[in-house]
Amino acid sequence: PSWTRERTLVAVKPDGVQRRLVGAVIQRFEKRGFKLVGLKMLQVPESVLAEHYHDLRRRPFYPALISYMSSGPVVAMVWEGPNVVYMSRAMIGHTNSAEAAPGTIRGDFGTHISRNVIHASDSVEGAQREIQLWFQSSELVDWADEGHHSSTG
Ligand code: DGI
Repeated sequence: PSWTRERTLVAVKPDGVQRRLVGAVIQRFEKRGFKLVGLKMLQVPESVLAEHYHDLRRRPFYPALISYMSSGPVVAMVWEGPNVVYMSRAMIGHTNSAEAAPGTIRGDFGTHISRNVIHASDSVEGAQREIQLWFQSSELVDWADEGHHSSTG
């Protein structure tokens, strides 16, 4: 069924890269049993950020958000698996680090709402839009899962 091929965009934000959290983030998604189908480090162009955060453009924190997201490289990934959009949101935790539950990525590593380590798409439609915005289709790898992994790690 098509839901088994659900995909989401995850990005370790500049603070997460600076703090050497890329490996910890990847490990959590791998251990959850999700399949990595895209991965790159990039300085995100302002045009991409403007599109990505279009809905927030009138919020007071928008200029600071764009400057933070432009302050250094991010590591962008596309993860695939059943219900990956919803489960990724649960794994990253609340937007505000102060309210994020321990055990979530933001709950364990986040320091402030404006330095919250990670992005993950918040809907299936949003994920499709964001993956198209951030990745060329040639950058996504459709490899065969031969079942060697264990989702319990
Ligand atoms: O999907 P999320 O990243 O959890 O949250 P969002 O799409 O509502 O907001 C995108 C990012 O914008 C969020 O990760 C951090 C920043 N942001 C959101 N609300 C606030 C904020 N930054 C500040 N300083 N204050 C806010 O109220």
